[in-house]
Amino acid sequence: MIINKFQGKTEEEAKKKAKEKLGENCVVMNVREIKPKGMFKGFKSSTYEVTAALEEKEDYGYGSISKPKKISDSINLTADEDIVIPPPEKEFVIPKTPIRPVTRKQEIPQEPAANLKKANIIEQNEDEVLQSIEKRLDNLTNLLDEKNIPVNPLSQEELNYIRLIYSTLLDNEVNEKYANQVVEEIEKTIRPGNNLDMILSNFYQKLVLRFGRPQAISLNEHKPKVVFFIGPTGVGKTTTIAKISSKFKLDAHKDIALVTADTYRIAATEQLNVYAEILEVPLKVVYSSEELNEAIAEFADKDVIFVDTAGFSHKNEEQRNSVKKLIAEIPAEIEKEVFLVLSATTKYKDLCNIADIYKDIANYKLIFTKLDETDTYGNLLNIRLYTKTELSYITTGQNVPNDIELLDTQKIVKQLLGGN
Ligand SMILES: Nc1nc2c(ncn2[C@@H]2O[C@H](COP(=O)(O)OP(=O)(O)OP(=O)(O)O)[C@@H](O)[C@H]2O)c(=O)[nH]1
Ligand SMILES: [Mg+2]
Repeated sequence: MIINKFQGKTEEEAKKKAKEKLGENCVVMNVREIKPKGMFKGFKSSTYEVTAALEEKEDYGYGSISKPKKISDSINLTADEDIVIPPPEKEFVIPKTPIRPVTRKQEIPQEPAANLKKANIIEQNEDEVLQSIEKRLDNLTNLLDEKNIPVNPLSQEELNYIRLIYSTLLDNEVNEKYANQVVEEIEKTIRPGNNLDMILSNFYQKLVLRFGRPQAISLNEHKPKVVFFIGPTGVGKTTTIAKISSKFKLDAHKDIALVTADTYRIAATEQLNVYAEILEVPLKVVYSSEELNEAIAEFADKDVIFVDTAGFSHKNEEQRNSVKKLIAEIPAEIEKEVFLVLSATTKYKDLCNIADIYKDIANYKLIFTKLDETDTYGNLLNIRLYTKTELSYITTGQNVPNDIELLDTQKIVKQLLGGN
């Protein structure tokens, strides 16, 4: 979906610009008269702003090789600035089902201002923030239900706009269940006549809240911290360890050691050994949880020990148990952290199965690899919501050490909404 704004001296001029830019098939979502302001406003006339949208697939003609211009500019609105959860509005619409006109309208007394700045929200537990917003909305819904007061329906433009955003989320493979949940919430918070930017901004806020705050590996004075990387075969565990090790050693000047418990393939140890040599960090190969504990004792003065594990198919119970044992049996006083490494190219259903199987092994945070191999990032949100676990790093290519970063929530949400 492409959404853009066009201005003109008349409504027709603005619409003409929209059609020139987006083509005849574009849909005019909103027309706004911009009244002149300032001392000389009496001498100036109004201008008009048209918000027009185009379903992206309509733009791919035969033989077209370049992608159409995307929505990122239009997403660059209030949501791009500090994230503010608006206080309940005086007029409040409570629709019964998603994406359907609503039928009632109510005056709600304004609650105390709840303008939460982005920083505050992010520092709080995201679930708590979400819960408190949902609770407040529930209260308002109940109030309306009790009073049984009529509400105006949303305009067709508003409903179309919500539909467009909804279908963009689905195009980006956000699971229908989660997309519906967001839409239901949006419908509770918008009211007829809401600026379309406000609707988009609402989607943006709700998605950012759902992603939560990505968690980096944090080191403290307890040495050594042991960090395990687990996950299916070939997702990029070893490569990700190499990238993270390099950042910790060369950028953060931490004292690190590597351990590999992946002894199922000869090449696996060799692969990590190459990285260990380049980084000049010690590497131990371990065959059992006892040997892992010996290695941890040997590396007791290190800041962090990264442990590579063997990828296995879901069905291989023996390998699964051996990884579980490795993690479970390290000494209780040693601080540990586990990352489940998943490829962004894996299907949602398979990711859910994998997430379930590894949940049985340990509590983990999520790393997504191979974002460079897909254009749709909905699964990051899906699995975050499915597992209720935190996201952390993403990797975007084979280059060690550069192709890794902490997930940038705002960037990914923009992409889910159709931005670049
Ligand atoms: N395109 C792309 N390739 C990646 C990325 N991360 C890793 N790879 C590639 O994926 C392949 C497998 O990476 P490994 O690090 O060996 O994967 P693994 O999970 O350790 O695999 P096993 O040890 O066999 O379970 C290699 O060719 C990597 O270069 C990434 O972010 N993007
Ligand atoms: Mg490996």
